[in-house]
Amino acid sequence: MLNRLLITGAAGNLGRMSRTRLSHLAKHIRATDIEPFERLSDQEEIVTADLADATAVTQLVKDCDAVLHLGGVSVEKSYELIEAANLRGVHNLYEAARAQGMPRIVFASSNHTIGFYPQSQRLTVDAPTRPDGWYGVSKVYGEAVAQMYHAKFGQETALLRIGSCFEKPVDRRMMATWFSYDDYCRLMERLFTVPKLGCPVIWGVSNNSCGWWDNSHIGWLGWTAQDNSEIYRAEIETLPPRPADASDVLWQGGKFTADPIIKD
Ligand code: NAI
Ligand code: 15L
Repeated sequence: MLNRLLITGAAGNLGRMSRTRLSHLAKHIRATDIEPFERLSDQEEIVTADLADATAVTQLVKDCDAVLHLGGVSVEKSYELIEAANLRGVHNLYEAARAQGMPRIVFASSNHTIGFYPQSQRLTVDAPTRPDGWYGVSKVYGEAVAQMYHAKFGQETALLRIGSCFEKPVDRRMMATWFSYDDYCRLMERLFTVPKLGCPVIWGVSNNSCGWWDNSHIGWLGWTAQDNSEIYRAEIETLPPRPADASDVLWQGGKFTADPIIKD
């Protein structure tokens, strides 16, 4: 069992779900977000902090033996917002970890690192990245930082390229990208307990019959996705058909590929 697990992005969608469903992984949970939020139990310590603040991030990582890094901008936004949370935030996290015993990190990367691959293509993790916006670029950067810290210092990180981690798929694209909460939680249990992790790229996706991503390289991890989006097929087929040239029909990154460069 871990002693203290830091969960960033704790007020967000996956942060809240992880705090509810993965509390058994550690004796203490330090939960942090830039937004204020409620404590779930006595096990939790709540810290409001900006990932762009290096001093604050050093304090967050102090005495933690693992980090679930979910915090940051999670959709396409202006470069300035993404730079602060996802570029400086990742830099701050890895420097704080290096100074403090290199706790194992699970980095919530994204399918938007490869969003500009056509849906007709099947990908292994060796495929070169093709980000579909500044958000996707920031996740490519996060993966590269983690790989550099692993090569230079031995820092372990799981680079989890999450597809669509929601209660259930809500459109046709998500039939391929859906990552069930149960598969996510079973994977986290392995990532934080497997004796040696290294720095693997892992597709965060369920065992969807129409999926695009090949996880056959992680047999050593002792995890295989069990859920399949097909159980929602009938529900999804009631949705109106999409035009053949729509971004969410053509590209793995779906509508993110059509996002403009946002200025604000
Ligand atoms: P979310 O947007 O609900 O949660 C992200 C949290 O990070 C928010 O609570 C936000 O307040 C916090 N945050 C933003 N900027 C911050 C900053 N500067 N300092 C501290 N906290 C900050 O996103 P969600 O869905 O929970 O995703 C969690 C992580 O997983 C994100 O990194 C996202 O990019 C990644 N991801 C999620 C997917 C999904 O299907 N939910 C798919 C692919 C990746
Ligand atoms: C992501 O990276 C986003 O964080 C999430 O909100 C979804 O949009 C997901 O990708 C997706 O591609 O469905």
